[in-house]
Amino acid sequence: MKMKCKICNNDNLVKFLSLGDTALANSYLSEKDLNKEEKKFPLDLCFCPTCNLVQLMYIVSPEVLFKHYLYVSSTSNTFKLHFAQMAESLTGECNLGEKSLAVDVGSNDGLLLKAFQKYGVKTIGVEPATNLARIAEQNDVETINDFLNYQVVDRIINSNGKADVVTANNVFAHIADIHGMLKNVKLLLKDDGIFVIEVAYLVDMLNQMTFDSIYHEHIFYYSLTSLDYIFKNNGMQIFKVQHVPSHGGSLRAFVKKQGSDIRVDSSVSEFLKKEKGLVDDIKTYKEFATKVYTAKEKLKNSIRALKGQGKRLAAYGAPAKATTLLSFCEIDRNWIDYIVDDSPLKQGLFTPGTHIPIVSPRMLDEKMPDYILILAWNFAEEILNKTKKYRDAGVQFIIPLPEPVII
Ligand code: DWN
Repeated sequence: MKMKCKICNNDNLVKFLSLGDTALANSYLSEKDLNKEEKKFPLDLCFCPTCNLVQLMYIVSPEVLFKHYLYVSSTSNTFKLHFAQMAESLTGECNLGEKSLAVDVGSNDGLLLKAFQKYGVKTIGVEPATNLARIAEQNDVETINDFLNYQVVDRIINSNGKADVVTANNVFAHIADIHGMLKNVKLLLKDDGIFVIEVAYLVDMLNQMTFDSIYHEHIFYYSLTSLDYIFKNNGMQIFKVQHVPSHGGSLRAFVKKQGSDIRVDSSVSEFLKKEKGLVDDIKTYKEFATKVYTAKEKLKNSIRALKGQGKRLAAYGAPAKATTLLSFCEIDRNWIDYIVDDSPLKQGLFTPGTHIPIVSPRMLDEKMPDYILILAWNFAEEILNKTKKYRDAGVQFIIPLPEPVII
């Protein structure tokens, strides 16, 4: 049966990139799991010529992906600052105060909502991962441990009324049933309320070759053009868009219910104009796929060359995207001795698919490498600052994409 677009139901999807069968990005392994058979799933990307949406062809169930989750928003200072700034600007722009309700969908450890609480805003998190919902509750962020569904919406409205603002950061690409999600958001949101999403920006991925952000959690790869189509077909409208630096470049889109008299900002038409002829043309994606294979060979060859010179290699950051990068570029523990990660949830585990040990930063002193591959390249500045003493001792750092650069 021909696969259909998850948004517009068109069945003429065009497959343009296959990264091979890949383990789930956040399915880190314990030592005892290493000898068990590891599940891998196709990682193929296609383009819908009708609604211009780039999407995965093979979908893994959200229960498998999100009920136990090791990514914690607060691990990086960069993100703590990012969400503090987001709470401040939304409080101002949406005129939030003590009578306002902010609901965050996919609230993780409650980082954004904690920042909203500084302004007296009432907050509720919706987080499917039980381990993260527990951390959020310990941070005094009321959290419903579930996916956003009709029952959760009904429970929030009955206890707190409708929401003035609903946020969904790095979530809107993770939900296959977007129409169902928007139905629930519209029920939850006041008629003059605002829905704010932050999503990795497709055009940044195309320009920066950051194909490692392609993994099973990310079902959709959004342009503003495709987002505009989605909201207009769900009784909502994007009224403002901002280009923000998170995760290598993201879009922050502000959405209202149709009928709300919030003015539409010129940023929307400006962005849509810039995307015309790029995101709506299959040639763009076929060229991208060719460049992905070139990027793979360049990174693979540079790692192999250093290893061939007898150099010791380590890596910094065990982000979900590292699973795609390492698996696709065939870089495993034969090439990288260990990966440092500051998240205690990941230390002592092994990377999905490539089985590289994830350790605490102390290992850098115990077994100082010659080179460190920065897998969390979106936090390169923060990581380089905290590893200055190793750079002063002669350790060199490699930024992997768009092509390997040694600094
Ligand atoms: O959509 C998603 C994106 C937005 O965030 C989710 N699928 C999960 C997550 O993806 P990710 O794991 O690629 O995100 P990060 O934030 O790029 O991961 C950074 C990794 O680097 C974390 O494991 C923490 C680590 N890190 C560290 O060890 N020391 C990061 C910094 C800044 C540090 O100083």
